[in-house]
Amino acid sequence: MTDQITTPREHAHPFVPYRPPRLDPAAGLRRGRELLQQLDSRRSVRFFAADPVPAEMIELAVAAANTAPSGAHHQPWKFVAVADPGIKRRIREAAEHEERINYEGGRLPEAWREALAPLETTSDKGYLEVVPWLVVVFAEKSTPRPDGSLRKNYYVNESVGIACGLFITALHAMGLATLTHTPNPMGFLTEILERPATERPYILFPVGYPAPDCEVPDLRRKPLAEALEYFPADRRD
Ligand code: IYR
Repeated sequence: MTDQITTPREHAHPFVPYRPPRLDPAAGLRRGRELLQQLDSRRSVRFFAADPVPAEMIELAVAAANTAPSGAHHQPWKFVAVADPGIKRRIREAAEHEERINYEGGRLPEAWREALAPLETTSDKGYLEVVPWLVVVFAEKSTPRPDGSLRKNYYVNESVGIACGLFITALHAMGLATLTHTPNPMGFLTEILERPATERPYILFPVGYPAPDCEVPDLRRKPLAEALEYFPADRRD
């Protein structure tokens, strides 16, 4: 038998036909408007119910996230789901420790503190223990191959950010709420969740149902005219 020289399997993506159903524009617009209405009703939540959430919902949301486009299709994300109360407590304590240094120890720059003031956030992260699930997303700078060597990943932030957007969207579609929580710094998550050095904590999502008396700040989204510009400005078709 001769040694076979092959392209590594990870690079072998044969091309197959892609023929999604073609919607006429009126049907497309109808669906787009419905989706927007759903998305626009989503809010980030800091007050959660303790009601259980089936693991299958977490799995569906991560499966949705896992459809994200990614640099070179390396899919550089790992979602770590935690239901264990002891681990949730350790995460809460570590997050609050860091945030106390931010809020009370003066680590947050003045301008940042001012930007947060209307949201009334504090170093109290009680929701990290109330929720049935914490889902911690890690970004993989590189990914170990089965033989132990490391494959470098590309556009890691973009890829993982898009995956997180899909994750949030899927949670919302199932009637669940979350908060895009980035305790700062987040190194404690690597330690507590025993992640390898190739991964970096990215976002911590508490996941659950909103508390019955949940309130959110009465925020407005910026008008489309501020989010979208045509160029040249008078050229819309
Ligand atoms: N990470 C801190 C501060 C914080 C930052 C942003 I940007 C927010 O939208 C909210 C809070 C904390 O979690 O308290």
